[in-house]
Amino acid sequence: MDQISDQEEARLRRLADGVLAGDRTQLARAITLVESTRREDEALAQQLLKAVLPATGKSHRIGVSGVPGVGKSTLIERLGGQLVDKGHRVAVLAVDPSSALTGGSILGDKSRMDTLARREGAFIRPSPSAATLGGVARRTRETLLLCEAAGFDIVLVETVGVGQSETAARDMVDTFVVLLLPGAGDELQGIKKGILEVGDVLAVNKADGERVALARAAARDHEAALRYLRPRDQHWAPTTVVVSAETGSGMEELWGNIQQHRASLVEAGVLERRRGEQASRWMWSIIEERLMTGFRDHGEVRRLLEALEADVERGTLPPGAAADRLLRAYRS
Ligand SMILES: Nc1nc2c(ncn2[C@@H]2O[C@H](COP(=O)(O)OP(=O)(O)O)[C@@H](O)[C@H]2O)c(=O)[nH]1
Ligand SMILES: [Mg+2]
Repeated sequence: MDQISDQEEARLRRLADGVLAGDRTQLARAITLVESTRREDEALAQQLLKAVLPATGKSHRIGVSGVPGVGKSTLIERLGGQLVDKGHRVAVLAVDPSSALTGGSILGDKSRMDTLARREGAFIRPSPSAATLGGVARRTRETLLLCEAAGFDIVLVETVGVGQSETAARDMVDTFVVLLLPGAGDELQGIKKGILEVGDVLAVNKADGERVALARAAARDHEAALRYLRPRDQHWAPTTVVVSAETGSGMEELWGNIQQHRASLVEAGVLERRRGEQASRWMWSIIEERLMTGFRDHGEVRRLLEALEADVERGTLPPGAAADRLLRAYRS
C-alpha cells in the first residue's frame, strides 16, 4: 500500500466518516476523489474504498437502459420520487449527456432530474460523459459503492448505449431494466434480440395519449420474442410491462417486477455469487485499464508508437511485429 502523509490521513478519515454518516457534502467530495485521474488521488481513493467496504453491498442495484430519448431520466425521476415517498433513500448515477461535445440538450433530455434532486432522501450524481465505458462512466462502480456506504438502499444507474454494448453497466447491477419505445420493435429488429437478451425487466415507455394501444402491441411483440430466446437465468424469465414515465401509469407494476427479480436472485442463492463474480471482473478491468495507461504513458513506447502504427497502417509492418517491438520497449 502506498504511503500517505498525516494530512492525507486526516482527509481520508474525514471523507470516510462523512460518507458512513450519510453526509452528502462529504459523499460528493468522496466521489470527486474517486473520479480523479490524478495518480496521487488514486491511491487515496483506493484507501477510502477499502475503509468503507464493510458498509457496502446493502442496496438494490438497478440499471436503466435504452436508446437516447426513450425516457430513462424521466422514468428514474418518477420512480425515484415514488421510492423516496415510500421511505427509501435513492441514489441516482447518470452519465450527463449535456457535458458531451454538443454542449446542448439532446432530445429534450431530462438528465438533471430537478424534482428528485430537491428531495431529502435522494442523491443525484451526473458524471461527465467524456470517458464512458460499456454504458457507464469510468468510476460508476466505485461511486455506487460509496452511495451504498452512505446508506442509500436503492441505487439507480442510468446508462448510455444500447443492448450488448452496455456490458460494464450490466455488470454492476442486480437488476437490469431495459426501456423500449412503442412500435419501435420492428424498425429495430437488428438490435432487438440483443436488447431482449440483456434485460431482466422490459418496459415499453410512453404508453400515454395515442400511443397506449401501440405500446401494448409492442409489449406483446416483445413477450412473444422472449419466448423464443433461451433464458439467460434458470431462476428468472424476463418480464414485460407497459408504462408512462410522464403520467406514472404502470409504475407500480414496474417496481413490483423489479423487486420480484431481486427476490428471485436471493431465493436462488445467486445474488452474492453474482456480485462476487462482478467484483472480480471489475478487478480485471481495472488491471487492464492501469496496464494500458502505463503502456501508453511509457516514454519509449510513446517515442516509437506513431511511426510503428503508421507502418502497420501502410501494410509495411505486420501488426504482431509492431506489437512485439512496443512491448519489448515497455518491458525494458
Ligand atoms: N409522452 C411521453 N414522453 C416522455 C415519456 N418519458 C419521457 N418522455 C419525453 O421524452 C424525452 C426524452 O426523455 P429523457 O428522459 O431525457 O430520455 P433519456 O434520453 O432516455 O434519458 C423528453 O422530452 C421527455 O419528456 C413518457 O412516458 N411519455
Ligand atoms: Mg437521460
